[in-house]
Amino acid sequence: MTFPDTRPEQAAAGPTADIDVLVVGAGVTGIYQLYRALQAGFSAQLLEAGGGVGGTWFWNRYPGARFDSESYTYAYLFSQELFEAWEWNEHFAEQPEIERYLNHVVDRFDLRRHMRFGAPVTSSTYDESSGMWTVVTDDGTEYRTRYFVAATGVLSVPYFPDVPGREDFRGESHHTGLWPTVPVDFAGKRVAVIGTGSSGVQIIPAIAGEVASLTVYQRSANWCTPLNNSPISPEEQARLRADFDAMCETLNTSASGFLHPIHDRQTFDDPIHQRLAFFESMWRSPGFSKLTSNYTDLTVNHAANALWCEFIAEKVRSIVRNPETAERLIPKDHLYAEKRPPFVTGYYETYNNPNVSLVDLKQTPMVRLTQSGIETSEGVREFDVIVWATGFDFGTGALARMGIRGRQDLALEEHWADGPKTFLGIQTAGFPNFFFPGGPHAAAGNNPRYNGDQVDFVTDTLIYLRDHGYDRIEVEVAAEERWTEMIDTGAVLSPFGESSYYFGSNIPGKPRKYLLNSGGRPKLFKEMRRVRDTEYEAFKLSRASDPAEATA
Ligand code: NA7
Repeated sequence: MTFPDTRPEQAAAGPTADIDVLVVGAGVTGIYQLYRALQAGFSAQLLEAGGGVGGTWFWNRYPGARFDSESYTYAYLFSQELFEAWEWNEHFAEQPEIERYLNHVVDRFDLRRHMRFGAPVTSSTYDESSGMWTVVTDDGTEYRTRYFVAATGVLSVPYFPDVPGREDFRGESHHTGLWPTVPVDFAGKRVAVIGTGSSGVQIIPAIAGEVASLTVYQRSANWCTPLNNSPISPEEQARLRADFDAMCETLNTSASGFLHPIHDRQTFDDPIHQRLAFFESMWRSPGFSKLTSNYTDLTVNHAANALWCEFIAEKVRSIVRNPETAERLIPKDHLYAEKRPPFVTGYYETYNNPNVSLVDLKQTPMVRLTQSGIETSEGVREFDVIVWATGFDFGTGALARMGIRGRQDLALEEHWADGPKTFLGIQTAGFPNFFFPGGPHAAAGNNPRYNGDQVDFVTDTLIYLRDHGYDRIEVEVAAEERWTEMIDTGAVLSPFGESSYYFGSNIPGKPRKYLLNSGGRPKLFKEMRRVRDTEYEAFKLSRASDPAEATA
């Protein structure tokens, strides 16, 4: 018996002709890149490994997954009509609403017929003589494209630690970043969550109420503070609409891409009672403002940071009734924002539930998984479901796994064996006509804001090439070295420490190189402007279609 294909309209399985722009990834960046390429008059197609639209917001559909950037500042801002047509329910939307929004955008701009789902890319090869890329999906379908844009995201390759016996466990196990589309039934089950980063601390309170028992395996405690989410009232909706231009202006000039105002004082400017009152206002403030609107010396003065940490520690002690559990939940090995700070809703309160317990893996390390549970040095606990909230191969993970081969068959993963080398986090030398907006070396705050800046830059560049009769672009080695050195030397000033996954430190064997943009958005803007003003001085532009220049 055959069943009709009920998937929404999507592109046919194979290409009919060469494509101008092939985009990989139907996340926030890829959707916008497809839209801009089509709008600019290029033929364009998008390949997506997942079964639907959303990227991160497709795969991370675990209970409790939500934004920790304000919904309307994370959303697309390229169309005021789109902005006005979508009313977010909450200041920090939950995954189902985000997925609905991204599907709404795709349908509103009629993008779905250019997308193919369930099509992971397995190899991508540059042909020097034609200047074209051949991109192959896992079913062997080949796409020939002039420009190849990998919008594959920085948090798209889930990481499973190499725990002995991981495959032996017979119960259900799920990684937060590979969550099934069919809801997981937790009711009455014995559940383990491994990992207490941003994902772990979101799912823990979301499922604690329905499980029979919840055991949290924590290797490192994190400095969690309240997300302070709330519904958006009709008055706020009206204000958001009325203030659209002003909001865009603020976001477009903000170093981190948030609306949060920057504070004008340092920690020791204020006497203690004033400081505690200010910390209290920070504790009650929304999302990332604890970092972006806090005292200006928070991340550069250890003594200042330690005071904010002590304030949070006291909050944890006041919320968690068991003093031993409270102490385990307070980080002792890093200051605030040395690791990416998570934002929580009822997380610490969860540990007051009688069915929730915390295992500190630093005191009782994990030994192995068994067929029925998890063994630590204190013994075995049995489970029905294990949740791996153990993070991602950040920044370079997806790009290193797409079989990308540039000039002279140079493998991207070899070119980047000592860490990524990029210019603007957009191109790398030896890989003409290949772009990766939203990849390593660009991130500097609220993701869609700078990813959008990069997509605009890529598209404007393709238009420039077309208008000037070029069809090949490759960054100069000198420009790549300059940008990469700026990232590496600036990394010491970053608030994030080397223990953060932003340095690749969570993946065994990965080079310890900074994967964000230490120059921030201002540096990105400045360099992009310079490229435009100098008519692409940092790049080699040529005509691959001209035989005389084909292998230049
Ligand atoms: P994170 O923030 O990388 O967190 C991963 C967690 O998994 C973290 O608590 C790790 O502990 C823990 N982990 C990793 N390996 C192990 C082993 N072997 N045993 C026990 N625990 C382990 O990933 P998330 O998914 O939470 O968040 C990623 C981003 O998604 C987030 O920053 C947002 O931008 C959205 P560790 O701290 O390494 O000791």
